[in-house]
Amino acid sequence: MSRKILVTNALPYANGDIHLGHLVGYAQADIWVRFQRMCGHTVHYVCADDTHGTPIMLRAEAEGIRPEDLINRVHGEHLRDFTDFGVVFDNYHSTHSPENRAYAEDIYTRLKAADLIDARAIEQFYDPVREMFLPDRFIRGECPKCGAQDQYGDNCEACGAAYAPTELKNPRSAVSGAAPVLRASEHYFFRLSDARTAAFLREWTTGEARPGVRRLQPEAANKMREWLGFDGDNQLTDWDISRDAPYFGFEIPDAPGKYFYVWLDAPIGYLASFRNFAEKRGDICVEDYIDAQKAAACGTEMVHFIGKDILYFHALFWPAMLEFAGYRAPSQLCVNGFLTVNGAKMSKGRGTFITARSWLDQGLDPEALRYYFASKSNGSMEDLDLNLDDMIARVNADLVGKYVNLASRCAGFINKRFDGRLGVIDEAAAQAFVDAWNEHTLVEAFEARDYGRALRETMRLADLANQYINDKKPWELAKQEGQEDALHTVCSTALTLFRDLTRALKPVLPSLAGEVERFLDIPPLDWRGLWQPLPVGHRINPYNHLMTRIERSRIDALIEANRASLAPSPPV
Ligand code: B3M
Ligand code: ZN
Repeated sequence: MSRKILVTNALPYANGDIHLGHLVGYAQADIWVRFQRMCGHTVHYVCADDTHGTPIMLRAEAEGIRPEDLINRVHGEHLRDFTDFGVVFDNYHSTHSPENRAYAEDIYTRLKAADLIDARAIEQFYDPVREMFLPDRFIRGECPKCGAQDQYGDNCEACGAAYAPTELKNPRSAVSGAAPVLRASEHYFFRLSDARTAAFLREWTTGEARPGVRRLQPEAANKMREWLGFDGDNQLTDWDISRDAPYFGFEIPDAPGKYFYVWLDAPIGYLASFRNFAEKRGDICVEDYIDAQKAAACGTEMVHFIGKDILYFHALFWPAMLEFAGYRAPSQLCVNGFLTVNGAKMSKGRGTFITARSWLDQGLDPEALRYYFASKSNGSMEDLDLNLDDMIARVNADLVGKYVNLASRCAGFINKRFDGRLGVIDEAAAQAFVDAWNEHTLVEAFEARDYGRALRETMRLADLANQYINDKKPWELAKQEGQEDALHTVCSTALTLFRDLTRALKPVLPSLAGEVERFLDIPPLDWRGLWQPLPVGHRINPYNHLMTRIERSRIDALIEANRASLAPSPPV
């Protein structure tokens, strides 16, 4: 049965570069989308920049430009980075868009009608010089626990303590340096403490994405048990969804000077991007994917790929907002862990806070990174370590040594000796390969985002294909009289196996697979129509080098480049 899936990735903030930590989740989603499409399913894959909030407002101000100019510039940079890493969205939109405003207003208005919005006054730190309320991250002072200087308003980097900004000693505004004062103001709250939301979330979080597949990974489901207090009282507290002017965002209807908090309209950006895409396309019914009743009737899915740091927003606020506004709740969350580099947190000082752009600028292959990330992805929320030496070894051994090598060892003979035409296949060898091929394992592994398993399986098959060539020794056949047919058969068989391996690698290495399709002159490989031998006489194109080994020196230069780019960063 053909599935219809709306897939999203978390929306990156429009005030910073895409780095390798981001790319883990984007690569994982993009691979999944490509795999689903190869299986014949309909997938709409959308994303957007997350453009609102105080950091973006202040960053634009510091650069002396309007926030709109900042987010336009960053939008272009982000889209270029994703595209160059083969992460190809159907639409890359913006939360600062008319579609997003319309959905945010609609959802808010419906939640209000459902009696899930409250207004009450709260006291917060206010910068009397800059005349604005200060988010916790913009208040610095001494840690109330250990006394460390210059700590953020919400937690201490020295001792790890978490606290309220009002507990800081000698607080200062990071915006103006002034001592903040407490000031009361009316805020709007989404009443997550309501019995209805807790009841809904208990059901939603334990539900299935589709028969036999859990909506949440086990680690995420456990977190939810904690937050939802399954074993005791509902521990959810109401969520503050408004901010006072000055703020870069959407003003709340009928509430002058009050804006939607950036996290209110950020996930709504998924819907906005999808609508914007559907309007450009003209042949997609948006409601089939986002209206509660229509989605249930059509059996469409909505799958969000996110990092584990934003699970709270996506597993509590977001489904509850959607549900009680009459929209469909997400089918599934696919949560990835953090990226570490060489076993440690990414660090600007060590040069391991690596931007996506710097990887490309060093001439490194984006698909090498996709391959390595995929090889270490198992569908869990565990952190993923980019060990640079291991990455070099794995890419060189698997992709250059085992996979590309198959083609480079055989293509020349076909082109030079047989006018580029394939001959008869070695039936016995092909059958042995088919017997060893574990289609079910591959499909199951890709579906479960256990790409590591899929790639191990693929490399096991690549080993078999290489073994075949080693046994038959085409380079020796080529020197022997009367072995023309044997040479033709061995090389044709090896290239057929190479084609089938390419299919298995295609979700991970789309650009390389595209080059192989051109080289073999075959239609796009998909996950159907397996094991059609290439016809005798089929003509391939001249072989061009498909992939080069990664040199250690490039990685060293990459680290240097990222260390050199260390610039004092504004508070975020
Ligand atoms: N921009 C946080 C982040 O970049 C936030 C995600 C929004 S997803 C709707 O991790
Ligand atoms: Zn401390």
